[in-house]
Amino acid sequence: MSITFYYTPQSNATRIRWTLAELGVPCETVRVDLRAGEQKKPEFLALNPNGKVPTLVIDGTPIFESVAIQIALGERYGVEKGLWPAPGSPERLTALSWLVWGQVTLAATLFRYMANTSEYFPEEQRSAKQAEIALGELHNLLRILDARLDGRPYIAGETFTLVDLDLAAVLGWGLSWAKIDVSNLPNLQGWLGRTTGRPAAKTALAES
Ligand SMILES: N[C@@H](CCC(=O)N[C@@H](CS)C(=O)NCC(=O)O)C(=O)O
Repeated sequence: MSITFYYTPQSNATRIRWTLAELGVPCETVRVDLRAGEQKKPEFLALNPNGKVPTLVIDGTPIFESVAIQIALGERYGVEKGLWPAPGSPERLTALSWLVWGQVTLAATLFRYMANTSEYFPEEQRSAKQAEIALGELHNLLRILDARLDGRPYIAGETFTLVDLDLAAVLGWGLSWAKIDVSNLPNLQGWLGRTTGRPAAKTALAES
């Protein structure tokens, strides 16, 4: 089994960096300089036609989109490590729901808020009304996650899984970036601390 991991620190690839560390999977790492445009070179586009990180090559086959990568790594290595629910179990269905929710619903809403407030986006494209709507939706999604964590230490049940990792990585930067206070959501706040406090998280999230 050989894995090559194309990544850039402080990007969507950070979640996969953290996953590989939790799983203890050896891999070759290739740092991609996004500012220099290395992701748009033909040899990289041959692996991921979107020209984005993270991208993995597993035994010669490229795989892109971080959620797809999480699922592939979870299935291959996570079950035996207790970090991904066994196939056919009810927990597997729960894990898939929340993993996809984290990106398709939560991170997408966060991005919409960012696109309407951040100076990284052209002013004429930003809308205060759209930002307000996105922020309202974000608060609602955070309440939904807090309710999920009521009486449960982790999202899929009693133990930490790659789902916790994936969502906590998004919220770790997202909440501070959007300046959202979650002290009124104690379940979420406690879970975020437990999850981002893991040794593998500290290394991956601090990497620059
Ligand atoms: N949906 C993709 C998003 C990947 C993505 O947006 N990656 C950014 C870094 S955070 C990137 O590589 N951007 C380079 C570019 O667009 O040129 C995933 O989850 O893997």
